[in-house]
Amino acid sequence: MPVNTRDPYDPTNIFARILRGEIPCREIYQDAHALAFHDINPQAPVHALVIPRGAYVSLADFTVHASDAEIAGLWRAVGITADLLALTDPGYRILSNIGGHGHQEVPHLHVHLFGGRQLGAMLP
Ligand code: DGP
Repeated sequence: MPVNTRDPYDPTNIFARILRGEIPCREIYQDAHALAFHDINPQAPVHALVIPRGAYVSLADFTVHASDAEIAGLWRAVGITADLLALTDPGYRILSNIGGHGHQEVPHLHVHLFGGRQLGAMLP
């Protein structure tokens, strides 16, 4: 069962500041629900991040508390971003780190997109 308590959200986190326009980013796509931009420390030839506009700490928080429109909007933005970056064919990887064991560093939900080369097997 999902928990119903909200994770405390820190509005000073770096992605909140990017959403407010206080810090620049290399934008790829944006709409009413999401913003996509290049990762500052790329781990693949293409490494993008897609974030919801809403104040959600992680996917755990988002899936319980976001509206259906926000959830659909985030995943649509992931697909659009992959298409804009020409990742869809031959393929790419998405990943979202959640919490301490997931090694999440920025406490605003983000989906990583990796591509631009043959990726290795997925290892924890
Ligand atoms: P994670 O470990 O999943 O929380 O990954 C956070 C990612 O965010 C990491 O790959 C580096 C990226 N990142 C951190 N600060 C900034 C920033 O100021 N701008 C951009 N574009 N990316 C950032």
